[in-house]
Amino acid sequence: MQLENWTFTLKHGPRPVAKWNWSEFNQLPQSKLTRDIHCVTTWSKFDTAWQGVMIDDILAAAGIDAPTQFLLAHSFDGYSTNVPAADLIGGRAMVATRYDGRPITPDHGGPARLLVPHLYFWKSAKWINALQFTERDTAGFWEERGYHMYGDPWREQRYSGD
Ligand SMILES: Nc1nc2c(c(=O)[nH]1)N[C@H]1C(S)=C(S)[C@@H](COP(=O)(O)O)O[C@H]1N2
Ligand SMILES: [Mo]
Repeated sequence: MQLENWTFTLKHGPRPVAKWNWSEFNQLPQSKLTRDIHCVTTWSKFDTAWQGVMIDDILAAAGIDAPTQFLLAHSFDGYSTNVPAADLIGGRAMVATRYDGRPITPDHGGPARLLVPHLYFWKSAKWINALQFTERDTAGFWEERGYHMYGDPWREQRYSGD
């Protein structure tokens, strides 16, 4: 992914609300989060250190409050995943551009990935290019294939019946 081709769009339904290129996005307020992360299979990784732009700061830069209760994250590879708005705001999630003090490597979602550390890691969309507010909770890639709509690791919400 060439950084000059990178864009990130905030949308409400089909309508773009704000759009940033790489240099504009990197001028947004930077924050750090150090959190444990949880894969759906078995592993957890403790005290992972991330840097990026909090979703709160993305909404503030766009001049909006969450217009609906649900979002879909979309990625350059066609991946998508749904997350409630309440789980992305209030200092709980970011679009991360750095991991462990360095730019996120391409295999881990660089240049930028969603980070929602309190949900299973499939919710943390790699290679993110849009966040879209939706009127209804809408299944993404894995949720359409039987993964849980919410994905709370503490309640082991892996599959749709959990
Ligand atoms: N764009 C995109 N994001 C994605 C995925 C994917 O296939 N495409 N896989 C998800 C899954 S299932 C997991 S477990 C994590 C893996 O992140 P990692 O490669 O940094 O460990 O990314 C998530 N984000
Ligand atoms: Mo996964």
